[in-house]
Amino acid sequence: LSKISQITTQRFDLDLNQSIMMSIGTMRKQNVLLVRIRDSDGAEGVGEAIVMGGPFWGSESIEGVQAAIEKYIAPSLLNQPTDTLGSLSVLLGKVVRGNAAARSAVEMALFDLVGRKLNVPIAMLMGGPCRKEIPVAWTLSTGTTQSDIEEGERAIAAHGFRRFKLKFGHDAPEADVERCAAILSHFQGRATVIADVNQGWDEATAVRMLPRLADAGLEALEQPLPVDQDAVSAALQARFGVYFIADEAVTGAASASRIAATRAAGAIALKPNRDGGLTVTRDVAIIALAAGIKLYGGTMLETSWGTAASLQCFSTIPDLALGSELFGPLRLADDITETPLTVRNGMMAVPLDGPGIGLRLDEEKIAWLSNRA
Ligand code: MUC
Ligand code: MG
Repeated sequence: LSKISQITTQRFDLDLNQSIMMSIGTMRKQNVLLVRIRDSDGAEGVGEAIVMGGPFWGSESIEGVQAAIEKYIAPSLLNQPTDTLGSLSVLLGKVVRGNAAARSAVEMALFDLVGRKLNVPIAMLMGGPCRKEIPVAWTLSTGTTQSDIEEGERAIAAHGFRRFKLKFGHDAPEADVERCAAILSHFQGRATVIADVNQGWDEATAVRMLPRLADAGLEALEQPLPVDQDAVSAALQARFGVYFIADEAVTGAASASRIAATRAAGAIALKPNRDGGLTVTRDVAIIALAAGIKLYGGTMLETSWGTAASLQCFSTIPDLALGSELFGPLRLADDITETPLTVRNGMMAVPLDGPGIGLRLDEEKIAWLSNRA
């Protein structure tokens, strides 16, 4: 019987090759934390937590993630048996409340470790893959309508994207909606568009903007209102016929079942780093599907490592109606795997040929990045 024998962390930042302007601020770099877990057989698994440059998207900072793992999670996991993986995920949720990114990184490392020992990809530990590749959307955030259209054309030519995401709330609502309508009309028949407000609007703004967005053919609107506006969100969707994707409002299974009950969203974005791990994200997905809520494979712009973990999890979900936005590896200026993930014909392949996460880390690159930090 093997036991967890060592838990260590490494910290570094990665630049974005194109910043992302959001209602809550502009993301220019990614804070990354890797956690390595070894067991008494000498096996190792690695997990990743990320924070989008500071605690402004959510409440966790990367320093807090590191402290939660080193001071509270690691001591409680040391000497635990690795063959009861499911109970370790439960234990994590008891040792620290919230702290989703910290729990997610540790659980990812445990899944990677067990997958490597059994020589199966994480998807096989989660019920088995339903698909071997997943559609990926690309976020347009260049600053002007014309340059967004040019960027969209370049992105389609290079990677075959069939869905774009626009970030709203950096500009005035009217300007955002005009830009969105122009982009929708330009790419009509070739790409659909989702817009993400990151909680930036209130009810009155939504009432003014939704008719225009419905007319323009917007596919879905992500988190337009603050997270606690369930009743208003449900009423707006019914009135204007545009459905919302819940993102920040979801923090795990309980919030997903509340959203299902209140009809606060027609879709949910899946994010292990936001929910507390791969198991919780799969629970969220099953609750949503049972309630007739669509699913969107979300990102917090993980490296190829964290993105591969999401691919493993998302591949097991029976119906991923909106595909994903797992474009992190294409947007980060540097990456940490031997073979970075990429998008071809609008699709990213799930790395099902290797064990655990399915990729190999570029240890030289990680050492260089950690020393630079
Ligand atoms: C978010 O709120 O969805 C992920 C992709 C993107 O364009 O923004 C982020 C965060
Ligand atoms: Mg979002």
